[in-house]
Amino acid sequence: MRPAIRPGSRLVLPAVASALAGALCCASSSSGPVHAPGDLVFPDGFQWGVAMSAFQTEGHVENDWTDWAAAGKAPLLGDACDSWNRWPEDVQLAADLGVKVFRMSVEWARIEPQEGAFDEAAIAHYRDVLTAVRKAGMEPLVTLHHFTNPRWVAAAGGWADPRIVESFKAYAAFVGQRLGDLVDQWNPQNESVVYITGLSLVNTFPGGQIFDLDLLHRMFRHTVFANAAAVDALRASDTKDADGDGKPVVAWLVHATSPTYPADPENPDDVTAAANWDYLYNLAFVNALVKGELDLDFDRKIDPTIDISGLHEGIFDELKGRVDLLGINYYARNFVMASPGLIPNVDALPCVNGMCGDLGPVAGDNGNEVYPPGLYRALKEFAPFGLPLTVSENGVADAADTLRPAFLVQHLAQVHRAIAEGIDVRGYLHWSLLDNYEWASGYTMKFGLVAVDFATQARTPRPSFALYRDIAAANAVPKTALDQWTLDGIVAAPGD
Ligand code: GCO
Repeated sequence: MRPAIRPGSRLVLPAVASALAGALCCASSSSGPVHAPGDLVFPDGFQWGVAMSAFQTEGHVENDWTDWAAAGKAPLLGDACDSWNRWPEDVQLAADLGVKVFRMSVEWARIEPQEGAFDEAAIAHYRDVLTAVRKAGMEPLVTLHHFTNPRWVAAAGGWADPRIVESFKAYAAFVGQRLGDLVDQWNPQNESVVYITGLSLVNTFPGGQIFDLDLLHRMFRHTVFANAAAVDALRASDTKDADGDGKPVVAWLVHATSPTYPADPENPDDVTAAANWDYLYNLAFVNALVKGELDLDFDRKIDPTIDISGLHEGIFDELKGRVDLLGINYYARNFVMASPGLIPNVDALPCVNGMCGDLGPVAGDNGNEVYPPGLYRALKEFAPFGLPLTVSENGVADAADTLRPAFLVQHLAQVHRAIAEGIDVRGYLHWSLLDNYEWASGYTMKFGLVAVDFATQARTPRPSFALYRDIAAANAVPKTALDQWTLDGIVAAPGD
């Protein structure tokens, strides 16, 4: 879920792909596929996958978003992809794609419809799905919270209320205990910062407000602690090593990254604003769960003596080290303009809805700029945390599938570029396997490698399905694909 981004002034750079072609060429293992000169070969064991979420695919869930939609704030969910019933077909499609990672989520409202009352039938359902995923040779990556809450959580104040820490922890402990023999890869929450800022600044989630700083501070604080508590609960409850690699729990932080750029690079206030927004949006949450540093007023200083919305900053042992792998979700970059006083210490506002000028030449159906070098920039930005990285979401709204092939190939070229520079990128998960319920856009935005006819539920692979299948099978982006699938008119900022 991303606001439309409107780029400001930019510099033109030549296509990166051809310059990179061959950087890792011919590095495949002797038993692997044969590669031609100029192919972008990924390291052995690179994890190809797809990503999706429960609410967006299952259909007929009852939770806080359902109520929000019923109140007219978003399109009604209805059947979605009917994946609650058609999951065997979906698992088979992913298997046919040849990917090895199947990112999915479990729906809290189904598993714990009332506080403390867990639904065994829901768990049995997810066990069937996970068993099938593993049988099909894929490793599941399971998210516990992908933007939606049971009604009782919302009624208790949701993620702005400190009780979320205990309730999320109890849910994580239950799921870890019941599914741990089938799952090693866990992600407590999808895109926490999108959720926090969407709810407290731009009112894009149930219970949302416009620029409510008190809400921002409370959401940030409790969400950080809830994520850390969920990791602790998973580490304690899931002692079963499903894939035999000696690690029963790999805690992912699936993070929405959006590299920031000043709306006007000549304007020093915009330059500062871009750096400040980068800190708030990209770095502060990761700092908390990796280093234990909780900075609630986003001034880059930890001062336990100050009171922010009744809360205190600090460096906390109970936050530190709660991430084993950083998941990088990347769709678009953010242009940022100075906006003094709007958020103290940040004084910045990302450009949305044409605020910073015209859209670039290439855009998805939702108006998002397509800018592959931003993925390279994101991987470079997060490498210093010293954790392995995986691209946990990247995709484009493109019903016609005319843009997706080049989107895919050129973003993968940027992943390859990062790896060639020594950045530890372990995998790439494409969003998404299927067209699905795209939040406020409902069924209008088509992110699937597989098209879904929502009247008949027929699934039809788009041409880019075969392209991605061949890339995954070859563990390489062939030079022929790089030459065929170019993005004209992409311009890159200095350093990108
Ligand atoms: C997000 C989510 C997905 C979206 C996807 C496309 O990034 O908001 O994880 O739920 O559907 O990103 O916008």
